[in-house]
Amino acid sequence: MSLLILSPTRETDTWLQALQEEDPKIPIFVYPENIDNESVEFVLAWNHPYGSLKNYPNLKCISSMGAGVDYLLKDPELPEQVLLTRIVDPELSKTMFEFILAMVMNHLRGLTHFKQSQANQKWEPAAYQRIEDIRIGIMGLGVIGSYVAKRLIGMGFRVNGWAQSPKPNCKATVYSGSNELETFLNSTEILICLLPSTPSTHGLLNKETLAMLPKGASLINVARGDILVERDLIDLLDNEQLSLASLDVFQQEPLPNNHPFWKHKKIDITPHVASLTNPKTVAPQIVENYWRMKKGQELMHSVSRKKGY
Ligand code: OXD
Repeated sequence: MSLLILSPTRETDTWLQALQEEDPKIPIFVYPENIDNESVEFVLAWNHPYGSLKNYPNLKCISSMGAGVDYLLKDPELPEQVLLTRIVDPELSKTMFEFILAMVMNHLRGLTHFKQSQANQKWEPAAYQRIEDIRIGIMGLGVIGSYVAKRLIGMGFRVNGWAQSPKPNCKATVYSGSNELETFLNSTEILICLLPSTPSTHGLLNKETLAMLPKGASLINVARGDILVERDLIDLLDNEQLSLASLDVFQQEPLPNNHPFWKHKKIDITPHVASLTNPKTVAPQIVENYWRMKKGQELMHSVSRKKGY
């Protein structure tokens, strides 16, 4: 019986090495290696080809290689009885915080503006804001969102948060549910999206909701591209309702060559690199779940198909 790494879009050698070092006793294969499909009980997946998971009749658990599982749940042929788990790793939260801090400081100090001035050989000083001048709003207060809120508060930022349901342990001022969304957005000058992609968050950032932000506010999306209505963002930036957007995730990835985001002066693009799972730090939890699955024990970091995360 074996573990299969099924990820056509991610580099798999370091995953294989990290898992083998963690537990040399587990037989591990890498898709599309020619293997006996009946032997596969555990799949470690990322952006698998839809329909491919039904080829393993003895599959018991699918672990996502990342924090998100939206791509798994979108597979119309995802086997029904199989348990789903995801990665929860303090390292992922920490690197996400570091990326967000870099983006927030860019927004405060206008670095995108100076990069453009440099490209035009123009000496163009501009006013800046300080940490205590602005209010940050974080949408999505799961493990990563709550950690980012705590670290930003520790640095002196004023932080509000919004989630579908109340979060009593979160250090930020928390708003919850659709009836508190407008109040939350009204007082958010830099909006950070860390929501999971689910049917209820799909298209949630659109011309109505983003227009609830104060004029000149900015957006950082490090969650999933389908939460944002891309055309609406362009309109709001063009009519100066919003001032800047830092986008790490897109409806289509890689971002197509002819996409209007590429050349937009108020959009900074990064290629889905905000926080990448480190195979070495997560190998222990995957191995632990493999053996728990073998012994029929409860798995760590289980995913609710109903909630979508
Ligand atoms: C993740 C990601 O979900 O990298 O971990 O997007």
